[in-house]
Amino acid sequence: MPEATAAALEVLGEARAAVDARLQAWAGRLARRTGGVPGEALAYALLSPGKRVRAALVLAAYRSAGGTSPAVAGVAAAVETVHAYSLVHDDLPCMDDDDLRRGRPTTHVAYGVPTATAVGFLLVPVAAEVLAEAAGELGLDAATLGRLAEELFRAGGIEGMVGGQWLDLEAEDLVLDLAGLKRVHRGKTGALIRASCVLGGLAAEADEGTLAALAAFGEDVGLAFQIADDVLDVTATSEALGKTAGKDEAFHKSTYVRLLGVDGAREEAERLARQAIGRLAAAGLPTGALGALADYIVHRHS
Ligand code: GRG
Repeated sequence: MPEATAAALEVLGEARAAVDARLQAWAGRLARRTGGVPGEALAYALLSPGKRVRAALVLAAYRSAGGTSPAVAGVAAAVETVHAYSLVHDDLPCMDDDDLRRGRPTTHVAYGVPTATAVGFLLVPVAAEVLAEAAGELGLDAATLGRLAEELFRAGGIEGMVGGQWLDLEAEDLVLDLAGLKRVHRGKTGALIRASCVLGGLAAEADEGTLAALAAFGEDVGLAFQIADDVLDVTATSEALGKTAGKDEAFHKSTYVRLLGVDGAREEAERLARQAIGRLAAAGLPTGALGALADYIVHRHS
């Protein structure tokens, strides 16, 4: 196994163990608070087995900025909670209308559309609680918690994920040029990935130069992630992906594959990953685990 792959799998495994333990504890609390079917549905959405790429980026960015506390897993869990909400809503019949996610029936297939819609919305304030608890454990002051919250929820909002998804929905049946497609991808997918890197830096109380380098790394890697997703949509099976393959073609979506072909899209993702690693090196930050994750993101099979 190449060295970078082993390093990426190590931090992904570590992130999965630490974050899943936190999400499990939160799911228990939410089930006690919410009760009944909504409590079960919240746990179903929160605990579904994702790759935990965003969580691993939080951990790796935190350490590259000198952080050492295991409590950073709480910040990673907050990001994964926002991500979980976005997947529940993305799969709804009014959006991508999918019945398979992470190898299981989507939340609305398992629990119905009204419950899944409510679960998605409920996970947003849960993410805020998870983040606030983690900031307390990390001993961060109120100003730093404010910056963490601003970073996460701005990335999830109109300038980020919701804005990108909105543009994506509007662009169905249109042919976007590369600049238009970049705007969609950077918002829909890239913003939360960029935020994961910045949140890791903020949790470590990094200086502004380090935060800027992590943001630049995250921006390149976030775009590369969605380009790799475009490639996998046409090259991988639904079984390997744990979600329905071939959706972009079915929805007449603009993608990097449509504009550049499979090989061209792969080359662009690889170029962005190299550029991202170069940005860390230029700022004097360690490239080890973050570099390995950049490599994983463009070469992954699911
Ligand atoms: C109301 C317009 C509007 C939007 C609501 C639904 C939504 C907000 C945003 C959708 C964002 C989204 C789901 C983008 C796709 C990002 C993406 C490639 C997800 C898959 O990420 P992986 O591969 O998934 O990391 P796992 O399952 O491994 O966590």
